Amino acid sequence: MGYRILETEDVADYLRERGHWDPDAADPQVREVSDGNMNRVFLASAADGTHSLAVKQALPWVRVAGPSWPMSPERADAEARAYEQVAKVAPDKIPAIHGYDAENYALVMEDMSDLEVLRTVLNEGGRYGPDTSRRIGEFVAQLSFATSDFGMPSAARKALIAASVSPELCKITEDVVLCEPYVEHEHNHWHPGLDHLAACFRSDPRLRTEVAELRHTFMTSAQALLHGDLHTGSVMVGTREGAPVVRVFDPEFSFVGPIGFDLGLYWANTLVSEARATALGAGGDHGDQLRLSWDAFRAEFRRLWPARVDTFFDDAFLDRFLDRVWTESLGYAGVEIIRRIIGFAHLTDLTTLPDPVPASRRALLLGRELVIRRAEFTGPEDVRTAIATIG
Ligand code: SR1
Ligand code: MG
Repeated sequence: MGYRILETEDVADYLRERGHWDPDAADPQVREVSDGNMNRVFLASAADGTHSLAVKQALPWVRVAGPSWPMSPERADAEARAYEQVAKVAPDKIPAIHGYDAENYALVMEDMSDLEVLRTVLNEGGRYGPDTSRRIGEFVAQLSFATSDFGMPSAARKALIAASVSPELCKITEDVVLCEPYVEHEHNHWHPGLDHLAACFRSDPRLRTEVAELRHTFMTSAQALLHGDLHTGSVMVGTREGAPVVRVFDPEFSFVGPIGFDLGLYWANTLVSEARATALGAGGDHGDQLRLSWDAFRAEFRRLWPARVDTFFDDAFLDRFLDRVWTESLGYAGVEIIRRIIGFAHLTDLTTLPDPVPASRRALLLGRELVIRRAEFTGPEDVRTAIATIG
């Protein structure tokens, strides 16, 4: 039948055709809840509240831009592949996937509308709590160890790398995160109060060279399968039966790349959430999250290490490897902060502040420090010192 773009009124029949909805049951109530930049999401719920499903479909363009920015819907294949890999090692940290329809680039998955997007919780003054960043750190360790040369035999790894190539989505990141904020580009925009700093960032040769290095690492360092877009809008949190729940979703930018990219994106978003809280004079636990996620990542990676498939990699190499991940994560945190303020796809954490300029300015300066001085930072306390120094 071929690829068809689903509208709200098509979803009930679609779910029946695909065997996800009892043919004898009443039609589900369907509503569109699309929120991210890229795709459409529908929720289909039984009228009696007994069950519900989410349907996520990739459009042949970037949803927020429309047909003027075409984008292959094959990104949904990458997302389905990533969920498949994560399901093997961290099934408790992703939504349940009920099926993938490659012809229509559509995933049918668990309805998580009882949970909340982490960014929304934070923007509304909520806390991370003790579990969120720990689980994110574990998530990155579990996925990256299993899909690295430590977790997979060499030939299987090469097959994974080949199957996970995702040129269009990588190109978005190479452009919007790892290039455009440092040159003139129509995607870039910023608050007029940041004109001077934005101009400085475009004419800073030291910053540019460091970003070029991070860009090249992103393009060439096939360490492990990544989520690829692990910001606080890609995490749902809440409680179920009294227990905390953390779910990572939206891995459509997944590819085999540098592990620090996933950690760095998460760190950037925690640091920006902290900038918001500070600007509002609100308390919170934002400032602990980089350390909590890094400690959890490192502990989990070390816990898995004895099971590595290639013991030529010795313990001293592990220390060196983790140091490299640390340093690169800081750099990626820096570029993510910068692009979210003077590049494309800004963050509501800052844009919804009564005056976004002072917090954005401090965040930009922190981003620059993380990029330029990443090799000098020996641990999370150095990040705290940098934040305190910027003031
Ligand atoms: C055109 S896509 C812009 C951004 O949205 C996604 O969530 C990624 O973060 C991407 O960089
Ligand atoms: Mg997304």
